[in-house]
Amino acid sequence: MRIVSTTPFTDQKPGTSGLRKRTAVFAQPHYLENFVQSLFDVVEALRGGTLVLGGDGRFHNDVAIATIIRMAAANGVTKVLVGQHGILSTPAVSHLIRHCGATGGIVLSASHNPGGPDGDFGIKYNVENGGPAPTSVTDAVFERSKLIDEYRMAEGAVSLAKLGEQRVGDMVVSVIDPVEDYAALMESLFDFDAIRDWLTAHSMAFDAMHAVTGPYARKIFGQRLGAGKAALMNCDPSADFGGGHPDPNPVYARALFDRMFGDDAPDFGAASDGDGDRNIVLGRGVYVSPSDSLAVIAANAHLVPAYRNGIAGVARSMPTSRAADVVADSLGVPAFETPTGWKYFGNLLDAGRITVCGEESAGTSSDHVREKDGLWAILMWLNILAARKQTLTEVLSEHWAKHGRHYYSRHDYEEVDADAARFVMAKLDEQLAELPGRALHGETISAADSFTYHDPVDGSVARNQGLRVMFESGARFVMRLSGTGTSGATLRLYLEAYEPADGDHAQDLQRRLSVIAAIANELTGLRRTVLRDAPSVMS
Ligand code: G16
Repeated sequence: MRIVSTTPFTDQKPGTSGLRKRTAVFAQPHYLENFVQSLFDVVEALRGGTLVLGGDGRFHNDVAIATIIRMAAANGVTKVLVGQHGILSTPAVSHLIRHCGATGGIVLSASHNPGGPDGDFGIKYNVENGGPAPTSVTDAVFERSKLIDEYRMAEGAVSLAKLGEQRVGDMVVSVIDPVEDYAALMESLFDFDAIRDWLTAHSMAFDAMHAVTGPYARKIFGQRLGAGKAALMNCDPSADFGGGHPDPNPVYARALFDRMFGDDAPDFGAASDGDGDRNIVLGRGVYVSPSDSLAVIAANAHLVPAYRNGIAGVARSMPTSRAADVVADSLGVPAFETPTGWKYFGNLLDAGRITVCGEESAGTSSDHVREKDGLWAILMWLNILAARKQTLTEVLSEHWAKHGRHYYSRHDYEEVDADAARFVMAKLDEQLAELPGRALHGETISAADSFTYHDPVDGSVARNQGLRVMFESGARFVMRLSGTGTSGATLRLYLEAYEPADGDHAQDLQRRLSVIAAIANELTGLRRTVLRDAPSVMS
């Protein structure tokens, strides 16, 4: 074991989901090592503990995994469970931590951000409940990273191609099949026979976007559920995601959208992201907003074997549309509103206060793991369609006819000047107190605030989690700065308008939201300030 001298980096503060930077930043000497040593210094239980380790296969994954294994051995970790070829999806890591009673897990991914030498890389730590490290841990790691002056490194290497146990010093490294345990978990939750039957009469398409879910999809959709080869798109993971951007939205998952909106579209379409925690679902000619997806899943969960006794409650991140709240109300279960970031669901799930939760950023999951789970959400939909013997379009229209429709869209202004973005936020913030009662473009503002979350389980408080402006009509807009970008700032504008159960649910989405978008722009001077005529992405 060697002790290597180092000097601190000042920028190792984890964001919404771990530390994400350009790959070149991570490739600098000592950069990854400093962060990992800070983690080992803070999470003392890792000494003598078990660590789950894997990533989404992006460029630099293998180098980082080899380094972390050597550092784990030098820091007294007893056992590392690592996915073959360094591959593990985020939900699979969450499951393995829980299933194997591990101390924690490290996932190497920058999620939906592109990979490659000019792309992004990232590292996140999950704690022993399988969920993302809470802010108390990430803050402590950041503080430690500002002081670090040495790290520990053992000699030795393992082959990530070979399944089975190897050793680095006293530490056991167990190279495991990345898919097997996760696939078994999925099979235990869903009615695979019913889904298989549904798939004999219906068609589906799944786009893995050359990212981590490819091998999982082949095993689960292909081998176990009998979806044909044509159903599986881009299922070979590659270090640069086939030159693409593994973000399942209408821009980057264009091939899937073209297929679902084209002639002879399959009955069901879906995609996941870089590390397999996000999902989108589509029907023939229809895209389901992630907010609606959460609401439909909550309303129909009792049709799926694992949830046949109903759900305890639902949670959504604050900017997610309030469609799930309406469902919770009709089911007579509580609905919680948390800040953006999966870590905020952990306490509610652990305390049994909620069973399902989700975010507008294409994440949905349940208490089966402590991460969002892309393939789980897709299987939920397939199981619901199979149980109801309907198409996605039928299920969605019936949902709106019962609960009303929350028209919803997120407008992202990506990689804008960080000062300009902060200025826009400050401008809205300073107007909040005076906004209620003000009428603009025929809409009257009913309330406006900066969102503060009081965790009902541990009493912790998270402030400044986004600015909300609510209207008497039931519409709303929210503005916040993304915590996952790696260059400049990304400003997110979330737009929502409610159409009651007996209203018109077939309006053009962006047209329906245009008045609220115009008001948001007028109040903040958004486009003028960030020098953009239009959002980079509307999803
Ligand atoms: C991460 C977090 C999510 C969050 C999303 C977007 O997802 O895990 O909780 O909703 O980022 O965050 P932001 O709006 O701050 O960019 P992922 O899939 O990137 O890990």
